[in-house]
Amino acid sequence: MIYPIPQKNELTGKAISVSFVSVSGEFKEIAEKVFGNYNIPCNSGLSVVFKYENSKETTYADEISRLTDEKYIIVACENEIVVKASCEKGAFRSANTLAKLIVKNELCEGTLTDFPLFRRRGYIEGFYGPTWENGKRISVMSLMASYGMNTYFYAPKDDIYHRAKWRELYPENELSQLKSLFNSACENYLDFHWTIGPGLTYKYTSDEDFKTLINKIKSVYDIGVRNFGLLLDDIPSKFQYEDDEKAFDSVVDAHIDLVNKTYVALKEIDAAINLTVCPTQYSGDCNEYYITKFGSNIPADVDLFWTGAEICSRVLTVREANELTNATKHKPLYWDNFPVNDCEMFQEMHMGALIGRDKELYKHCEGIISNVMEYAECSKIPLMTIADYLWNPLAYNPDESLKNAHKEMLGDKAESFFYFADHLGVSCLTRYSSHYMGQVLSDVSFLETSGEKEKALELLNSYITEMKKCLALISDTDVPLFAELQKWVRKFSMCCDLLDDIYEAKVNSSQENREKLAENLQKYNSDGTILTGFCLREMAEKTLLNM
Ligand code: LTM
Repeated sequence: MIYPIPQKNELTGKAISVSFVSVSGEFKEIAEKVFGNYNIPCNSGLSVVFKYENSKETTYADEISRLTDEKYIIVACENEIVVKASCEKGAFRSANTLAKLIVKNELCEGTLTDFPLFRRRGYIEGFYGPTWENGKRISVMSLMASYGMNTYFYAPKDDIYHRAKWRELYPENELSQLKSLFNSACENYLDFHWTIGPGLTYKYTSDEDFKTLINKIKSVYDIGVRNFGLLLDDIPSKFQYEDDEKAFDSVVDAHIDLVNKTYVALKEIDAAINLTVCPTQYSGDCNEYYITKFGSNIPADVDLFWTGAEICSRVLTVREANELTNATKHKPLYWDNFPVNDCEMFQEMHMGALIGRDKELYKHCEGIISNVMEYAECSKIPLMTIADYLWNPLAYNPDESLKNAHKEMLGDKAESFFYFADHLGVSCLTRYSSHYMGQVLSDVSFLETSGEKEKALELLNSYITEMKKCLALISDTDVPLFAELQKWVRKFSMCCDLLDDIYEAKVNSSQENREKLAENLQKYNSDGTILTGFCLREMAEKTLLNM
């Protein structure tokens, strides 16, 4: 199986084994570059023609009743593969799919027709905390593009030029870094959105502030960026200047005025500029005064960010999307606060699969943009599942998608990593984790109470062995993913010690073993890092009680 799952995979004929390819056609250059990323040599071998075709077949997706520039068709025969797309984006997506099929040895004769269901699929660097380095940013971009995402929002709360010192222009070095990031986004066919959050100190009645704002945006326009965002989230909900208070009835009126003025000024610079806004009320019931007035009074083609019923929403539903659309005349562009783990969530690691988003949501919103964690490598795992869902929500299977993401990151090590990943699933989407551990420990308890103590110990011991193998694996800080996870690895090590103590106490209920278990349980509980679910504590406490 390849991910994201294509819409219509009818490559069901004879298997085609390919090691080398010979690429031709209008999109030769793009395809060769993509194949290079997958280490597929392009100098000789099976002929692959990447053809430009602008027809109904390559541009129209019946299922979504819409034209799309990301559609492609792969027709595979034993002696030639023909790929058709109407533009570079489609060709880029098709090359990634074909490369995955080749690498996974899943290419067969037949036809594959593919296009995404969500229109806007991407992520936002919109968290509080240390900003990602450019190297990490580019690495995430290229991975997510290979999983079919098409949008990136630049909005790090701790980039001082984005928020705290929004009035200041980027110094030369920072601007050139931004430019190289923008270039990488373009190379990966990601729409790059640069955003600004002036609301902490912005004076709505100041012409000077407005000029400064447009001038700042223009300085980023000058490096090539055409998509901009005005973020008014997490700012005071009351006026900070007397003049503003006198001039506007309420904060929402000032925000509407600012958005409309900004929109006009940007369109004067270039009609091709797109604007997205994040309102100060970005979650709720959709019927509040602020959001209703805000949405109804800004231009129809300005995208409106919305995080759902809550800031970090457990579910995003069709019903709620429609309620927002009715209230604001804008379909929501979801700023989805998963997997972000900033602020009070800093003890959690949100590395589970995306769940809780309605399958049919793609028909009722502009798209989903996921807010990531300060941990770039860790973010890649949930992001891959998000990309899978966004491309083809109807075929999305969270467990399978997560398994694939682990494999993508860790190859053969994924199996052992599972024993750790089992504990990294809590987030706003679910409070349950440690599913596998829970099953093992409940089996151990059942065997014990059924009088099968030896079997219970055997099962516990073999689980501890796997846990320790996993601990050895994840302690290797040369692996970037593991380096980011060290805080949780330390807790995992404590978890292994505790399991050891439980085992020892079950074998020999001496006073010494009892004290050791009690002491380590106390140590485990007092460490704030969130790892295992309740099942481990429960077993430790039960073991102590029975000693
Ligand atoms: O969600 C929005 C629109 N703004 C902020 C984010 O910057 C922050 O990362 C998340 C999670 O803490 N919450 C917010 O309110």
